[in-house]
Amino acid sequence: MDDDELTLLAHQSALVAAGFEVETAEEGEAAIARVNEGFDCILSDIHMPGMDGLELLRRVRERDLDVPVILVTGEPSLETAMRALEYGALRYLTKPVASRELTGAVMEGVRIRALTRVKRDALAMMGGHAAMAGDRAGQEAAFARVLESLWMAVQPIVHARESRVFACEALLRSEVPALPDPGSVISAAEQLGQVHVLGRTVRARVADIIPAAPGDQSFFVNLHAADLLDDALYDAGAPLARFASRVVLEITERAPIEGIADLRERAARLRKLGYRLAIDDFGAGYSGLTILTRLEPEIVKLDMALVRGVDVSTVRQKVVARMTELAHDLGLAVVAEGVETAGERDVLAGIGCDYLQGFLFSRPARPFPEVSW
Ligand code: G
Ligand code: MN
Repeated sequence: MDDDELTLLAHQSALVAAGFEVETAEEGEAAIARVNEGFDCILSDIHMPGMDGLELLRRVRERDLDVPVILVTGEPSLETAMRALEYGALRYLTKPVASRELTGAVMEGVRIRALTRVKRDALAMMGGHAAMAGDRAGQEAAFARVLESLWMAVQPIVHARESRVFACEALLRSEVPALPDPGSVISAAEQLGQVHVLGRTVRARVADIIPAAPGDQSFFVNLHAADLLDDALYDAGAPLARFASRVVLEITERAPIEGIADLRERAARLRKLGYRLAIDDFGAGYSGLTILTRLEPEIVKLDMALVRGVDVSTVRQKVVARMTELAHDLGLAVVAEGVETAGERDVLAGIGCDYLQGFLFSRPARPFPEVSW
Protein backbone atom coordinates (compact mmCIF):
# COMPACT_ATOMS: atom_id res chain seq x y z
CA MET A 1 0.00 0.00 0.00
CA ASP A 2 1.32 3.42 -0.92
CA ASP A 3 -0.34 6.79 -1.49
CA ASP A 4 2.15 7.56 -4.25
CA GLU A 5 0.74 5.95 -7.37
CA LEU A 6 4.09 5.64 -9.15
CA THR A 7 5.74 3.79 -6.25
CA LEU A 8 2.68 1.62 -5.94
CA LEU A 9 2.88 0.71 -9.64
CA ALA A 10 6.62 0.10 -9.53
CA HIS A 11 6.36 -2.20 -6.53
CA GLN A 12 3.38 -3.96 -8.02
CA SER A 13 5.08 -4.69 -11.32
CA ALA A 14 8.29 -5.89 -9.63
CA LEU A 15 6.29 -8.30 -7.50
CA VAL A 16 4.08 -9.49 -10.36
CA ALA A 17 7.19 -10.08 -12.47
CA ALA A 18 8.54 -12.21 -9.62
CA GLY A 19 5.38 -14.31 -9.74
CA PHE A 20 3.41 -12.92 -6.81
CA GLU A 21 -0.29 -12.12 -6.94
CA VAL A 22 -0.69 -8.51 -5.84
CA GLU A 23 -3.67 -6.55 -4.55
CA THR A 24 -3.23 -2.85 -3.89
CA ALA A 25 -4.88 -0.25 -1.68
CA GLU A 26 -4.26 3.46 -1.65
CA GLU A 27 -5.27 4.17 1.90
CA GLY A 28 -5.30 2.47 5.27
CA GLU A 29 -8.97 1.84 6.01
CA ALA A 30 -9.41 0.09 2.67
CA ALA A 31 -6.44 -2.16 3.44
CA ILE A 32 -7.60 -2.92 6.99
CA ALA A 33 -11.05 -3.89 5.74
CA ARG A 34 -9.43 -6.65 3.67
CA VAL A 35 -6.87 -7.98 6.16
CA ASN A 36 -8.77 -11.17 6.82
CA GLU A 37 -8.89 -12.18 3.16
CA GLY A 38 -5.91 -14.48 3.61
CA PHE A 39 -2.99 -12.39 2.37
CA ASP A 40 0.48 -13.90 2.78
CA CYS A 41 2.32 -10.63 3.24
CA ILE A 42 1.47 -6.94 3.57
CA LEU A 43 3.68 -4.21 2.19
CA SER A 44 3.04 -0.62 3.22
CA ASP A 45 4.56 2.81 3.07
CA ILE A 46 5.08 4.41 6.49
CA HIS A 47 4.21 7.98 5.63
CA MET A 48 0.67 8.25 4.38
CA PRO A 49 -2.21 10.61 4.94
CA GLY A 50 -5.04 9.29 7.09
CA MET A 51 -3.42 6.26 8.60
CA ASP A 52 0.36 5.90 8.75
CA GLY A 53 2.15 2.58 8.35
CA LEU A 54 2.70 2.09 12.08
CA GLU A 55 -0.96 2.64 12.83
CA LEU A 56 -1.76 0.23 10.02
CA LEU A 57 0.58 -2.33 11.56
CA ARG A 58 -1.09 -1.94 14.95
CA ARG A 59 -4.55 -2.36 13.41
CA VAL A 60 -3.41 -5.38 11.38
CA ARG A 61 -2.09 -7.02 14.55
CA GLU A 62 -5.47 -6.58 16.22
CA ARG A 63 -6.92 -8.76 13.50
CA ASP A 64 -4.11 -11.09 12.50
CA LEU A 65 -1.21 -12.09 14.74
CA ASP A 66 0.87 -13.68 12.04
CA VAL A 67 0.66 -11.97 8.67
CA PRO A 68 4.12 -10.51 7.93
CA VAL A 69 4.12 -6.74 7.42
CA ILE A 70 6.93 -5.01 5.55
CA LEU A 71 7.18 -1.26 6.00
CA VAL A 72 8.82 1.05 3.50
CA THR A 73 9.95 4.57 4.22
CA GLY A 74 11.50 7.48 2.40
CA GLU A 75 12.63 9.06 5.67
CA PRO A 76 14.20 6.41 7.88
CA SER A 77 14.54 7.18 11.56
CA LEU A 78 15.59 5.11 14.52
CA GLU A 79 12.36 5.93 16.31
CA THR A 80 10.11 4.58 13.58
CA ALA A 81 12.40 1.58 13.03
CA MET A 82 12.13 0.86 16.72
CA ARG A 83 8.38 1.12 16.80
CA ALA A 84 8.08 -0.90 13.60
CA LEU A 85 10.03 -3.75 15.19
CA GLU A 86 8.19 -3.42 18.46
CA TYR A 87 4.86 -3.72 16.70
CA GLY A 88 6.14 -6.78 14.91
CA ALA A 89 7.07 -5.57 11.43
CA LEU A 90 9.04 -8.18 9.55
CA ARG A 91 11.24 -5.71 7.73
CA TYR A 92 11.82 -2.02 7.51
CA LEU A 93 13.00 -1.01 4.02
CA THR A 94 14.29 2.34 2.86
CA LYS A 95 13.26 3.94 -0.45
CA PRO A 96 14.22 3.57 -3.20
CA VAL A 97 13.77 -0.16 -2.75
CA ALA A 98 15.56 -2.24 -5.39
CA SER A 99 13.21 -4.80 -6.89
CA ARG A 100 15.45 -7.67 -5.78
CA GLU A 101 15.37 -6.40 -2.22
CA LEU A 102 11.61 -6.01 -2.42
CA THR A 103 10.90 -9.43 -3.90
CA GLY A 104 13.39 -11.01 -1.47
CA ALA A 105 11.66 -9.46 1.51
CA VAL A 106 8.21 -10.47 0.27
CA MET A 107 9.44 -14.00 -0.44
CA GLU A 108 10.75 -14.20 3.11
CA GLY A 109 7.37 -12.94 4.35
CA VAL A 110 5.49 -15.54 2.33
CA ARG A 111 7.72 -18.32 3.66
CA ILE A 112 7.32 -17.15 7.24
CA ARG A 113 3.58 -16.93 6.73
CA ALA A 114 3.47 -20.50 5.43
CA LEU A 115 5.49 -21.64 8.41
CA THR A 116 3.32 -19.86 10.98
CA ARG A 117 0.22 -21.39 9.38
CA VAL A 118 1.63 -24.88 9.76
CA LYS A 119 2.75 -24.05 13.28
CA ARG A 120 -0.69 -22.80 14.33
CA ASP A 121 -2.33 -25.85 12.75
CA ALA A 122 0.08 -28.09 14.62
CA LEU A 123 -0.62 -26.28 17.88
CA ALA A 124 -4.37 -26.52 17.35
CA MET A 125 -3.98 -30.21 16.52
CA MET A 126 -2.13 -30.79 19.77
CA GLY A 127 -4.82 -28.91 21.68
CA GLY A 128 -2.50 -25.99 22.38
CA HIS A 129 -3.44 -22.47 23.35
CA ALA A 130 -2.84 -21.33 19.81
CA ALA A 131 -3.52 -17.65 19.57
CA MET A 132 -4.19 -15.61 22.65
CA ALA A 133 -5.36 -15.82 26.20
CA GLY A 134 -8.76 -14.49 25.21
CA ASP A 135 -9.35 -10.76 25.25
CA ARG A 136 -6.73 -8.13 25.83
CA ALA A 137 -7.75 -7.48 29.43
CA GLY A 138 -7.48 -11.16 30.25
CA GLN A 139 -4.14 -11.29 28.56
CA GLU A 140 -2.84 -8.28 30.48
CA ALA A 141 -3.85 -9.92 33.74
CA ALA A 142 -2.19 -13.21 32.79
CA PHE A 143 0.96 -11.42 31.68
CA ALA A 144 1.14 -9.47 34.96
CA ARG A 145 0.99 -12.77 36.85
CA VAL A 146 3.80 -14.14 34.66
CA LEU A 147 6.01 -11.17 35.54
CA GLU A 148 5.48 -11.80 39.26
CA SER A 149 6.05 -15.53 39.16
CA LEU A 150 8.41 -16.31 36.28
CA TRP A 151 11.53 -18.27 37.09
CA MET A 152 14.59 -19.35 35.16
CA ALA A 153 15.33 -22.96 34.36
CA VAL A 154 18.90 -23.71 33.37
CA GLN A 155 20.40 -26.22 30.96
CA PRO A 156 24.11 -27.03 31.22
CA ILE A 157 26.50 -26.43 28.34
CA VAL A 158 29.51 -28.74 28.68
CA HIS A 159 33.03 -28.89 27.28
CA ALA A 160 32.99 -31.20 24.27
CA ARG A 161 36.08 -33.18 25.20
CA GLU A 162 36.15 -33.12 29.02
CA SER A 163 33.50 -33.90 31.61
CA ARG A 164 33.22 -30.35 32.81
CA VAL A 165 30.45 -27.75 32.76
CA PHE A 166 31.30 -24.61 30.83
CA ALA A 167 28.09 -22.65 31.27
CA CYS A 168 24.34 -22.95 31.35
CA GLU A 169 21.58 -21.43 29.27
CA ALA A 170 18.86 -19.69 31.27
CA LEU A 171 15.38 -20.46 29.97
CA LEU A 172 12.19 -18.66 30.90
CA ARG A 173 9.53 -20.66 32.75
CA SER A 174 5.98 -19.62 33.52
CA GLU A 175 3.52 -21.12 36.02
CA VAL A 176 0.52 -19.26 34.61
CA PRO A 177 -1.91 -21.68 32.86
CA ALA A 178 -3.09 -19.14 30.28
CA LEU A 179 0.52 -18.52 29.20
CA PRO A 180 2.12 -21.88 29.89
CA ASP A 181 5.30 -21.82 27.78
CA PRO A 182 8.02 -19.31 26.86
CA GLY A 183 6.62 -18.91 23.34
CA SER A 184 3.19 -17.81 24.54
CA VAL A 185 4.72 -15.49 27.16
CA ILE A 186 6.85 -13.82 24.50
CA SER A 187 3.91 -13.50 22.08
CA ALA A 188 1.83 -11.93 24.84
CA ALA A 189 4.65 -9.48 25.60
CA GLU A 190 4.84 -8.57 21.92
CA GLN A 191 1.10 -8.02 21.64
CA LEU A 192 0.98 -5.95 24.83
CA GLY A 193 4.05 -3.86 24.01
CA GLN A 194 5.81 -5.31 27.08
CA VAL A 195 8.84 -6.93 25.48
CA HIS A 196 11.26 -4.61 27.29
CA VAL A 197 9.58 -5.23 30.63
CA LEU A 198 9.78 -8.99 30.10
CA GLY A 199 13.45 -8.76 29.08
CA ARG A 200 14.36 -6.70 32.15
CA THR A 201 12.54 -9.13 34.42
CA VAL A 202 14.27 -12.13 32.86
CA ARG A 203 17.70 -10.52 33.22
CA ALA A 204 17.00 -9.61 36.85
CA ARG A 205 15.95 -13.22 37.61
CA VAL A 206 19.16 -14.50 35.98
CA ALA A 207 21.17 -12.10 38.16
CA ASP A 208 19.36 -13.62 41.19
CA ILE A 209 20.60 -17.15 40.46
CA ILE A 210 24.19 -16.46 39.36
CA PRO A 211 25.64 -16.11 42.88
CA ALA A 212 24.37 -19.61 43.77
CA ALA A 213 25.96 -21.28 40.73
CA PRO A 214 28.62 -23.90 41.40
CA GLY A 215 32.06 -22.86 40.14
CA ASP A 216 32.49 -19.88 37.88
CA GLN A 217 30.31 -21.05 35.02
CA SER A 218 28.96 -18.57 32.49
CA PHE A 219 25.30 -17.89 31.79
CA PHE A 220 23.76 -17.74 28.34
CA VAL A 221 20.75 -15.40 28.30
CA ASN A 222 18.34 -15.13 25.35
CA LEU A 223 17.58 -11.65 24.07
CA HIS A 224 14.55 -10.68 22.00
CA ALA A 225 15.54 -8.59 18.98
CA ALA A 226 13.60 -5.67 20.49
CA ASP A 227 15.67 -5.91 23.70
CA LEU A 228 18.58 -4.54 21.67
CA LEU A 229 16.65 -1.28 21.51
CA ASP A 230 16.06 -1.07 25.26
CA ASP A 231 18.28 1.46 27.05
CA ALA A 232 18.08 -0.66 30.20
CA LEU A 233 20.14 -3.34 28.46
CA TYR A 234 23.05 -0.89 28.24
CA ASP A 235 22.74 0.32 31.83
CA ALA A 236 25.90 -0.47 33.79
CA GLY A 237 23.78 -0.30 36.95
CA ALA A 238 21.31 -3.01 35.84
CA PRO A 239 21.29 -6.17 38.01
CA LEU A 240 22.82 -8.39 35.33
CA ALA A 241 25.59 -5.92 34.42
CA ARG A 242 27.35 -6.73 37.70
CA PHE A 243 27.96 -10.23 36.30
CA ALA A 244 28.57 -9.17 32.69
CA SER A 245 31.91 -10.97 32.42
CA ARG A 246 30.08 -14.24 33.10
CA VAL A 247 27.19 -13.55 30.75
CA VAL A 248 26.79 -14.45 27.09
CA LEU A 249 23.84 -12.71 25.44
CA GLU A 250 22.20 -14.88 22.76
CA ILE A 251 20.63 -13.26 19.76
CA THR A 252 18.66 -15.57 17.54
CA GLU A 253 19.31 -15.73 13.86
CA ARG A 254 15.57 -16.18 13.35
CA ALA A 255 14.72 -12.59 14.28
CA PRO A 256 14.84 -9.78 11.72
CA ILE A 257 17.60 -7.75 13.33
CA GLU A 258 18.70 -6.29 10.00
CA GLY A 259 16.22 -3.51 10.74
CA ILE A 260 18.38 -2.23 13.58
CA ALA A 261 20.46 0.43 11.89
CA ASP A 262 23.18 0.82 14.54
CA LEU A 263 23.53 -2.82 15.49
CA ARG A 264 27.31 -2.67 15.31
CA GLU A 265 27.47 0.21 17.81
CA ARG A 266 25.02 -1.52 20.11
CA ALA A 267 27.05 -4.73 20.05
CA ALA A 268 30.19 -2.71 20.85
CA ARG A 269 28.47 -1.10 23.85
CA LEU A 270 27.46 -4.48 25.22
CA ARG A 271 30.97 -5.80 24.76
CA LYS A 272 32.34 -2.75 26.55
CA LEU A 273 30.12 -3.57 29.53
CA GLY A 274 31.82 -6.99 29.58
CA TYR A 275 29.15 -9.14 27.95
CA ARG A 276 29.97 -11.70 25.29
CA LEU A 277 27.59 -12.23 22.39
CA ALA A 278 26.36 -15.41 20.73
CA ILE A 279 24.27 -16.09 17.65
CA ASP A 280 21.55 -18.56 18.56
CA ASP A 281 19.91 -21.04 16.18
CA PHE A 282 22.72 -20.53 13.68
CA GLY A 283 21.85 -22.17 10.41
CA ALA A 284 18.10 -21.89 10.96
CA GLY A 285 17.47 -18.24 10.22
CA TYR A 286 17.22 -16.11 7.16
CA SER A 287 19.90 -13.59 7.97
CA GLY A 288 22.95 -13.56 5.80
CA LEU A 289 26.50 -12.88 6.78
CA THR A 290 25.60 -9.39 7.97
CA ILE A 291 24.69 -10.78 11.37
CA LEU A 292 28.27 -12.01 11.76
CA THR A 293 29.94 -8.85 10.55
CA ARG A 294 27.68 -6.47 12.45
CA LEU A 295 27.40 -8.38 15.69
CA GLU A 296 30.94 -9.79 15.77
CA PRO A 297 29.88 -12.51 18.21
CA GLU A 298 32.31 -14.59 20.26
CA ILE A 299 30.18 -17.72 19.99
CA VAL A 300 27.83 -19.40 17.53
CA LYS A 301 25.24 -21.92 18.61
CA LEU A 302 24.48 -24.40 15.85
CA ASP A 303 20.77 -25.00 15.48
CA MET A 304 19.59 -28.37 16.68
CA ALA A 305 18.01 -29.10 13.31
CA LEU A 306 21.59 -29.46 12.05
CA VAL A 307 22.84 -31.31 15.10
CA ARG A 308 20.17 -33.96 15.57
CA GLY A 309 21.18 -37.13 13.78
CA VAL A 310 24.61 -35.79 12.86
CA ASP A 311 26.06 -39.24 13.57
CA VAL A 312 23.88 -40.99 11.00
CA SER A 313 23.89 -38.40 8.22
CA THR A 314 27.07 -37.72 6.28
CA VAL A 315 25.50 -34.59 4.80
CA ARG A 316 24.88 -33.13 8.26
CA GLN A 317 28.35 -34.17 9.32
CA LYS A 318 29.91 -32.33 6.40
CA VAL A 319 27.79 -29.22 6.98
CA VAL A 320 28.51 -29.08 10.71
CA ALA A 321 32.22 -29.75 10.16
CA ARG A 322 32.45 -26.99 7.54
CA MET A 323 30.52 -24.51 9.70
CA THR A 324 32.71 -25.31 12.70
CA GLU A 325 35.86 -24.88 10.65
CA LEU A 326 34.70 -21.53 9.25
CA ALA A 327 33.62 -20.33 12.70
CA HIS A 328 37.01 -21.24 14.10
CA ASP A 329 38.72 -19.38 11.24
CA LEU A 330 36.77 -16.32 12.38
CA GLY A 331 37.85 -16.89 15.98
CA LEU A 332 34.41 -18.00 17.13
CA ALA A 333 33.71 -20.80 19.57
CA VAL A 334 31.02 -23.29 18.56
CA VAL A 335 28.23 -24.69 20.72
CA ALA A 336 26.20 -27.59 19.32
CA GLU A 337 22.64 -27.55 20.67
CA GLY A 338 20.14 -30.37 20.98
CA VAL A 339 22.59 -33.22 21.63
CA GLU A 340 20.47 -36.19 22.64
CA THR A 341 22.61 -39.26 22.04
CA ALA A 342 26.14 -40.47 22.79
CA GLY A 343 26.59 -41.02 19.05
CA GLU A 344 25.87 -37.36 18.31
CA ARG A 345 28.15 -36.29 21.17
CA ASP A 346 31.10 -38.30 19.89
CA VAL A 347 30.79 -37.13 16.31
CA LEU A 348 30.42 -33.47 17.36
CA ALA A 349 33.45 -33.69 19.64
CA GLY A 350 35.42 -35.34 16.81
CA ILE A 351 34.38 -32.61 14.37
CA GLY A 352 35.81 -30.00 16.71
CA CYS A 353 32.72 -28.34 18.25
CA ASP A 354 33.89 -26.67 21.44
CA TYR A 355 30.82 -27.04 23.64
CA LEU A 356 27.74 -29.24 23.70
CA GLN A 357 24.24 -28.74 25.08
CA GLY A 358 21.25 -31.04 25.10
CA PHE A 359 19.04 -33.58 26.83
CA LEU A 360 21.93 -36.09 26.88
CA PHE A 361 23.63 -34.02 29.60
CA SER A 362 20.57 -32.55 31.26
CA ARG A 363 17.08 -31.30 30.51
CA PRO A 364 16.43 -27.68 31.44
CA ALA A 365 15.68 -27.79 35.16
CA ARG A 366 15.56 -25.76 38.35
CA PRO A 367 19.04 -24.45 39.13
CA PHE A 368 21.30 -26.35 39.30
CA PRO A 369 20.74 -29.81 37.82
CA GLU A 370 23.08 -32.81 38.00
CA VAL A 371 24.87 -33.45 34.71
CA SER A 372 25.12 -36.90 33.19
CA TRP A 373 28.08 -37.59 30.92
O1 G B 1 16.09 -21.35 20.74
P1 G B 1 16.92 -21.85 21.90
O2 G B 1 18.18 -22.48 21.43
O3 G B 1 17.15 -20.79 22.95
O4 G B 1 16.03 -23.00 22.56
C1 G B 1 16.47 -23.87 23.51
C2 G B 1 15.35 -24.88 23.62
O5 G B 1 15.77 -26.14 23.16
C3 G B 1 14.84 -25.08 25.02
O6 G B 1 13.46 -24.88 25.04
C4 G B 1 15.17 -26.51 25.35
O7 G B 1 14.15 -27.10 26.11
C5 G B 1 15.30 -27.17 24.02
N1 G B 1 16.28 -28.24 24.03
C6 G B 1 17.44 -28.22 24.69
N2 G B 1 18.14 -29.35 24.51
C7 G B 1 17.40 -30.13 23.70
C8 G B 1 17.61 -31.43 23.13
O8 G B 1 18.61 -32.11 23.34
N3 G B 1 16.63 -31.89 22.29
C9 G B 1 15.51 -31.18 22.03
N4 G B 1 14.60 -31.74 21.20
N5 G B 1 15.28 -29.96 22.56
C10 G B 1 16.22 -29.43 23.38
MN1 MN C 1 18.98 -19.97 23.14
